[in-house]
Amino acid sequence: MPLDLDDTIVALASPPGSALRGIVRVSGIATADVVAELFRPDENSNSWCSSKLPRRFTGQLELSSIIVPVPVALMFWPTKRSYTGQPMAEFHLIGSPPLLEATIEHLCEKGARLARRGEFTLRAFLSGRIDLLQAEAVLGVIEATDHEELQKALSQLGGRMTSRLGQVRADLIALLGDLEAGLDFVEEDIEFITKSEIARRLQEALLVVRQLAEDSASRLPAGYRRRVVLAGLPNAGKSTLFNRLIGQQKAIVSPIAGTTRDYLTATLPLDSMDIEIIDTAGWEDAADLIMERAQELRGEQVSASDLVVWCTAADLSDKDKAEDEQLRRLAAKQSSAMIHVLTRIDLTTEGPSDESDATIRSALCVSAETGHNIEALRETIRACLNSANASRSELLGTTAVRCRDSLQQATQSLSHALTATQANHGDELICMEIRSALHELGTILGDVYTDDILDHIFSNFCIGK
Ligand SMILES: Nc1nc2c(ncn2[C@@H]2O[C@H](COP(=O)(O)OP(=O)(O)O)[C@@H](O)[C@H]2O)c(=O)[nH]1
Ligand SMILES: [Mg+2]
Repeated sequence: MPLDLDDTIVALASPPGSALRGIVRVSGIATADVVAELFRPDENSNSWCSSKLPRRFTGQLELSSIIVPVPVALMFWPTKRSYTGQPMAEFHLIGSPPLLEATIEHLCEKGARLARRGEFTLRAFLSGRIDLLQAEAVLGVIEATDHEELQKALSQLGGRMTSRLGQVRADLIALLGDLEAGLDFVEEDIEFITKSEIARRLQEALLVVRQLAEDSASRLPAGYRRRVVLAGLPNAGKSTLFNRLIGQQKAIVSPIAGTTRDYLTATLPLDSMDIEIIDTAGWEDAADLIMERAQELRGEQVSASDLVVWCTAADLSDKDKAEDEQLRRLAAKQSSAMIHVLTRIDLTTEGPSDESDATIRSALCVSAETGHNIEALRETIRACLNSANASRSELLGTTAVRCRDSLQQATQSLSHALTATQANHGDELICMEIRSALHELGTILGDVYTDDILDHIFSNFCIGK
């Protein structure tokens, strides 16, 4: 990730494809010069170049590859008071892909270069306009898939987390100052600040940091793989679906009910997360000891799962429907979440048999044989796991993952400092722990960062943001 702020960068800032409007964004110290090469202002916009305030101007774009001048609105931020913290401009024009491409190409010919992923937001961060929590929130807002996730991202973008952590940090810096001042007079036995006062201030900071640490841990415990269990009557096609999802013939598939007698697990990569997928057996009457054990295992798998995918064969006989329904309800009670899937849909010509049943109507119809709706199933699983996870935490997922270790370290340092205070240890030790906590908080907010961290965050952005 380039950290050079001097280049003038350009990118399409509106979604790709044809639209009523398209936006081309430019940022960098030479913004005005580059823009001036193409922009022909209308008479009342003549003074755009000398403007000291952000404003909208109108005019035309002169592109050598396009004969007719193109009407355009120019948004111009002449100073550091822009999103990126440097001069910035946007051309708002008709959203025709070749026209937008030509505009970008011309701007590049006149001295700009194509922006990399997230480079506008990276500049906002590097110029101090936003901190890392807010930069992550920009991505969170763009990628939010539901209202709750959007609210969380907007709150993080608005600085709710920043101000909470910022306050803790300011308090700790002040406390450190008081303690260090006292260290200079240690010989004279002057106490600048009492131990109970230190303890009170440490406890206040610890409360906030510990809560955030727990929050980030509940969000996605380190290394934890969400467990998705495939369940349903024998012959529902669970093993076939399992094989199709993992793309391997791992489970034995057979028309003989009770073929899968144990359970099988495999890792399924879903977007950025790996989940554990489990094929269960024992959904029939226990005819022997092995089946009994399989049933026990099945119960354990379902209760320990994060999601059950209940498979009902679309061609299920009327006789078996009641049993399917009964077992499904039982499993729903034991599990934290359930998706209902109608399998073997290719075997029915007229679709789901019982359209009057609301649960069947809303079930996702799939065929592991033909691959029908398998992608949709993956997406449903992903969304289901995400929303179950999201509701537990106030942090954005990406932030929680990045900051988990730092929050835990900071919690640990602050509790060590508190213990040292209560045990009447020397102030040097307390100072050392506070410094270490401050370092961790600095990492979270982005005051302390490495290229790797920036790379990781900003490479997930799209170009133009
Ligand atoms: N036509 C068709 N047959 C399927 C499909 N899924 C499973 N089957 C067949 O249904 C039978 C039972 O499948 P299996 O995966 O062993 O079911 P399980 O007992 O639930 O694990 C096998 O003969 C499979 O070939 C499907 O989507 N379409
Ligand atoms: Mg099976």
